[in-house]
Amino acid sequence: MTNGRQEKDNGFPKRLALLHYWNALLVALLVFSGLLLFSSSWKELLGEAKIWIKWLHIMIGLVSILPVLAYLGSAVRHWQLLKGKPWQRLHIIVVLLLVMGWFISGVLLWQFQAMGPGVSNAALLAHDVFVWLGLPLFLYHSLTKLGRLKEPRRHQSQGFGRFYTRKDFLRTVIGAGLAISVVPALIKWIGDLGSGPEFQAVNKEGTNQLLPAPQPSADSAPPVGGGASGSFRSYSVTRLPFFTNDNWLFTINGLVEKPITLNWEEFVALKRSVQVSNFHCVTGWSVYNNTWEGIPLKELLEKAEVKAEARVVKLYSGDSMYTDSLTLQQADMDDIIVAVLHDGQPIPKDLGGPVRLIVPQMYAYKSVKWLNRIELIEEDHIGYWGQRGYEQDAWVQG
Ligand SMILES: Nc1nc2c(c(=O)[nH]1)N[C@H]1C(S)=C(S)[C@@H](COP(=O)(O)O)O[C@H]1N2
Ligand SMILES: [Mo]
Repeated sequence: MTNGRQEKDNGFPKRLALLHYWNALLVALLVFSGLLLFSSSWKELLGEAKIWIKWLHIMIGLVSILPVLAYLGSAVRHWQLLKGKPWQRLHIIVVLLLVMGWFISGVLLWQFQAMGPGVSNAALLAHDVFVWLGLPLFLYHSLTKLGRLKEPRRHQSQGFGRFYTRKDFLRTVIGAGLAISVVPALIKWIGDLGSGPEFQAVNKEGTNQLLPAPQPSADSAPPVGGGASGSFRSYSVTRLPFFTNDNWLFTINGLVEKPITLNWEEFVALKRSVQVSNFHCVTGWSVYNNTWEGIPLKELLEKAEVKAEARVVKLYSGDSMYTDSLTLQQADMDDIIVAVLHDGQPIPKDLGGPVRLIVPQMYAYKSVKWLNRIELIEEDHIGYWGQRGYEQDAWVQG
């Protein structure tokens, strides 16, 4: 009996150390994959791979609850051991709350889209707040531990720790963190070396330098418009394209009686209208009360005289990569707009300027940025995100 009891006592700290190890490893992987998903510069570099990283992030997130559940079985005993160590007790509570918060908000984001943007907005906000609370703590904990740890005594360690010590682990964490923050800037810098000063000058501007600048109508300002709330997260699956009067053209062709090609001067001269709407990304963020000024898609299609056999409106981005489509019936909705101004300002380059589509009643992946071509076709076309598993009909629920 006594023997068994002793063995159990030795086993307990080991069990805790193992749980701590798994928790640290999983949190580190979640932090890194999460940062990759969050950062706009990585989005441009990752393109396609973003889908896989997101999958990985979700799967690791699901697994990350296991060490927590396993710990809960030992929590009472551990709690008693920590008598007189209030800081360690607080640390345990904070880590448990963070992991639970991440987990629950993550599951809501992943599985509860059908409950509409309200729920997703709240879940994403919670997910972000937990990150901005948890990340500094995670870094602080890693750094102070790294400073205090004795040099590894490899011959005394067992198992994995023999060749990969805690210190090695912490070094990997810090190294990977640095790499994640520095690599995109480095790649961009190398990319820019290959291009002339002209490109760099244009590319650094926040807006495209197309002239004449579009003049906002009165309705783009208050009381009708001009009051968006929330902030856009800039998404692109390529490096940001840039346009000047020389390389920008807008085309409508395919199954139409009167194909249209307009240069910038002709395009800004078209009659515009104003429309106020909410903008929802399927990943959980929204921007409310946007004032878009531009040409209703419907009017452009009428001008081009769509042929009877056309069924689908294919939308092309000037980034030469991104496309999406609407059925002709969907494209007939009055609020779809080929937008030039947002809240009375030219649409910034990173938000799809000079011209982007806005489809208010659908998730924003239908709202093609840098729109410069509309083709009328007979067969279906599955767009960039549709090919990667998102709904072809992207109606916003709720
Ligand atoms: N060309 C292009 N258009 C695009 C995207 C893109 O990556 N490239 N992302 C879509 C998605 S998923 C969203 S949520 C919105 C984001 O718009 P924003 O970058 O202006 O915030 O643009 C949509 N249109
Ligand atoms: Mo999106």
